Amino acid sequence: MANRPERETSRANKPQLSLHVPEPEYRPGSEEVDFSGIEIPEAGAQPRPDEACDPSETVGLCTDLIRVLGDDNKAHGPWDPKLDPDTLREMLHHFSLVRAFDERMFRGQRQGKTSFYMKCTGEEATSISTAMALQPDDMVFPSYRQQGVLIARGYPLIEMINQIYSNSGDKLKGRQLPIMYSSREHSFFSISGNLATQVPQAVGWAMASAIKNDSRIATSWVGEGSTAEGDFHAACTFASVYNAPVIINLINNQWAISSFSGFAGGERATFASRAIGYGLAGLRVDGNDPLACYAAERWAANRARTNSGPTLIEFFTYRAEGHSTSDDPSGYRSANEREAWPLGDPVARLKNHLIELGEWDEDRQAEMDRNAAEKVKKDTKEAEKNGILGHGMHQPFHTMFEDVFDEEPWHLREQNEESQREREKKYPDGVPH
Ligand SMILES: Cc1ncc(C[n+]2csc(CCOP(=O)(O)OP(=O)(O)O)c2C)c(N)n1
Ligand SMILES: [Mg+2]
Repeated sequence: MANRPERETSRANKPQLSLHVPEPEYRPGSEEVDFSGIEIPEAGAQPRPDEACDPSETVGLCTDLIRVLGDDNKAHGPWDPKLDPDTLREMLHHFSLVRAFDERMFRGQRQGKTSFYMKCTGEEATSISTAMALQPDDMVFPSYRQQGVLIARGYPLIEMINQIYSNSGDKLKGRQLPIMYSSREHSFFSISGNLATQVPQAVGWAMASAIKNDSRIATSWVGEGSTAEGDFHAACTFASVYNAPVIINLINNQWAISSFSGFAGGERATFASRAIGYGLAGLRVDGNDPLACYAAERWAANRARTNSGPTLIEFFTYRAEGHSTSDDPSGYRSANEREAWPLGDPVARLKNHLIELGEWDEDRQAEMDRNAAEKVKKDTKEAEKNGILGHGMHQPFHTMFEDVFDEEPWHLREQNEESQREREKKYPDGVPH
């Protein structure tokens, strides 16, 4: 009793508490967008520790920004991956293809051929350049904006379009939201709409790979907004505790639909610095610098592959377009942000680098872009032969209940039979399919 503090009777003299609600700097109508507060270090100025280093040696890199391509379009410093011109042109070709693909699929949605599409404009390097730094059979657990990974892995565009149209050629039989691809052959795990679930899955897969003494590593991609989910933090803990051979790619494109990065904790600390508390190696990378993206991913892959530890990489970038075809960003952010973004456009930066090397020119670029658009157009037409959204039911109805379990359990069989009975009632003149 004696130690109990006296009960307060009045709070009148106490400071009033207040809640901080983050607010983005610019909203629609902001004419002057000024990103000069973002610190952009010199390309080539960041140290490159040994891939097998202790995570503590990467602490400085969690607040720095790894950059290779300078304003002079040349590659600089210890992170220069020294890729040969053919590899750089291959990367540029994937960039060109993904941009043409995004354009056409976006238009397809507007024409009613599919219900949904998501572009990755401005973020191409975070999926294409990183995928190129991995082995083709490393397992990837992507989010929904990594179509570049599939394109870099040579997945047929026509299969992607079939899935987007949910048509009779769709290998996923219309069961997934458009763009939520899956390909076992391309070591590409099924995309889930439940944000961040892919991160613990990647860590778990990596742990299993280690348990089996396999040599394949796992990688995951997660948006900065999604890191506010508990799954992300559980995944970091498991990755660190078991030294899982995994890379967590955190794509900080500043926006999570209409919420800015401040709502996921971006105001107080960089996203890469989450790594420090978990004992993970952490890197913060210019996500619009294709060479830096490649180099960082390769560093982390080599580290994982040699049991040296997992890595969290923040790719600092900007979502140049709307969140999806269901979104209109002019309702919540300034239209001038895209132009003002200080890290430029990844496609233009790679193109200019190749030109600077004397290995490319504008005419060849125009031809590459034309060919990419032609290829996408041709494959779209081909896929359309398998049907588009709303033009009939492209998959037999009963398939809805199949393939989840090896053997259909009794309760699904019951539901399947009931659904057939309902349909017979609804369509007395003959059930479609
Ligand atoms: C668990 C969960 N919460 C919310 C949503 C709705 N949602 C879909 S995308 C999205 C924004 C995610 O933003 P971010 O992680 O930054 O990825 P980005 O879209 O920028 O690539 C939200 C809130 C969801 N799909 N799943
Ligand atoms: Mg985001």
